[in-house]
Amino acid sequence: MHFYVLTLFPELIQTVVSESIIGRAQKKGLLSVTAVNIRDYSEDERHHHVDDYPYGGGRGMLMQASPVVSCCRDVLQKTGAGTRVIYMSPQGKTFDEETARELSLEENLIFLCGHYEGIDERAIELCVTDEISIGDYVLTGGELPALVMIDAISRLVPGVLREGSASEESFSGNLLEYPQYTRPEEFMGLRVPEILLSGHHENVEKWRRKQQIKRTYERRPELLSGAELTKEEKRYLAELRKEDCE
Ligand code: 4GX
Repeated sequence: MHFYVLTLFPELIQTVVSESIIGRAQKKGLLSVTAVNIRDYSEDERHHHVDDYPYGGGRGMLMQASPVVSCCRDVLQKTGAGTRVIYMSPQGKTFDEETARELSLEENLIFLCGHYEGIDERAIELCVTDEISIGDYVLTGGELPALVMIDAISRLVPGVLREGSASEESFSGNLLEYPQYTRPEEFMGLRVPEILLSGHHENVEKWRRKQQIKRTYERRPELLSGAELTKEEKRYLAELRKEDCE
């Protein structure tokens, strides 16, 4: 998997992706993250400006179409004309685990990060295939959203995580995770649940599933409609709902 991030702040991208799991995956050759500096495609030989005032007036500056489109076309020449180009924007479709799974099947992905007050609409029209938001709040630039997406997609690439880790977690089965404990058995008067010390594997698994269902019911009930529950688990959920009504 090859990620390309078109940005005015390439160092910001490089420092984040060189660490931890993404850094290790790059060393293993499982993926690559390349930050491409849009400023290198400026038409302004003197000052390398890439922004200008908006037509019609208004606050702030806009990124000009020309350097953005040149930068994007340069990368598309390497990756192929069919490569998806993702523009990070609060106006986009909200990113979720399903979108991460779909995008993890691509060979190459290009992320376009806007700064200032945004990008000349013609660059978006000419280059962008997908407009995506990471949530309903306003950030100062698209770099952090692009990094969030790269992180979520990378962990789904085979070999990046330990076998099985990606499929067992929150959202994969539409259930939140169960609580976890490590040593000591008692901390500040709080004990590890007795069942986890019992060594009875089957009972531990049952307890964990119940905890997942309880947590999801309490914190994210809207997820439950997408969860696959056994007859016994459905009975447990019905019990939780009944207790709430009492
Ligand atoms: N999920 N932003 C893009 C630049 C910008 C300014 C104005 C268009 C118009 C965001 C988000 C996000 C802030 C990224 C504005 N673009 N991106 N940036 N939430 O807030 O993805």
